[in-house]
Amino acid sequence: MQNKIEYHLADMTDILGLEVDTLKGLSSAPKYLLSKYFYDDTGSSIFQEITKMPGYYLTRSEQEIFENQKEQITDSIIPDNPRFDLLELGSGDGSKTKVLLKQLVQKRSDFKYIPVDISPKANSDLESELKKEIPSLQISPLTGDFFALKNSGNISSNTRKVILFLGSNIGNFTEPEIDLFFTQLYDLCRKGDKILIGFDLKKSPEIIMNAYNDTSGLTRKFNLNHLARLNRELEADFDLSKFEHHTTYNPVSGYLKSYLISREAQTVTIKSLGHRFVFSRWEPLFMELSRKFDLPSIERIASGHGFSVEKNFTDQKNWFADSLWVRT
Ligand code: AVJ
Repeated sequence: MQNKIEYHLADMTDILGLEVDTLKGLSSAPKYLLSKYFYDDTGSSIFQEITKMPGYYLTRSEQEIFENQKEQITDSIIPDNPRFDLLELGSGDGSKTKVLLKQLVQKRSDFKYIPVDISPKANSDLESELKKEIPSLQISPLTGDFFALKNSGNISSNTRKVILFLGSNIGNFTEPEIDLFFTQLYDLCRKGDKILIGFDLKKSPEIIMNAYNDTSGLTRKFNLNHLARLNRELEADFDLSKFEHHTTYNPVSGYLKSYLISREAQTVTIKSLGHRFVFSRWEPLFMELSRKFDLPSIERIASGHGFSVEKNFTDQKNWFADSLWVRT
């Protein structure tokens, strides 16, 4: 019963957030939608398919780092004081993390794994799978927005913490969002606590473009599903055939940006918002930022927020970095 009530509340705050953010984004100039709303059940499964595409190198690169360097990585995250909480933000299906978890369990380190995800389904699936695969793992998942949970007393402030933020999810953040995120992480951590963050690195623009501009049309489908979600959940009437998918990459800023472009002048009605939105011909709707980084900018972000870079774990091609930071 308790669970049922919690899930219901989570659904309501979700819908409210989606409504408010959609109204705000579509009323702005230029128009935008927030990329966190890609991940309803359909969107999450399209993203899973994307990670298996030949051109989408990110997941494979990070997996390679974890598999080839699991000894070094776990050695450097296990604190001197052996008991610790391992928090993962946006754990999703946890497939990459599994490699590290197995290694940590094998080393008999005394830790509790706390995956934090906005999706209750992702969380319960992950919990039952891990209980089967790694029976001795102590796991207690948290559902919801990480920083709301922090204030709810679910996260102990006394235990040593290691925090994982993988998969280049950080690439979705604008500069002010990066500031806010690391300021909050700084407050959550104590001196000596560590965070491991996945950054997609700058590389040949061709390779980057291919990861998001795939000929299979999956990334296009992923973007259009956001509109389909608004049709389903907010009673909108987006005609998906009237939008085309376009991406740009700026090698100076490292900003890969995704848009849906309105092919014609059109009006979209969103019933649950009681609003109509006018698109002119070729008007862009900004969908997502997938920022690419370089090691100096990673250094700068760390030191600018009270952390120091202890080590960067990279793949053989130097396409991706899992950067280990210590709270100073
Ligand atoms: C899950 C945010 C890391 O930006 O590469 C994949 C999402 N968007 N293809 C990324 C995504 C289009 C992905 N992240």
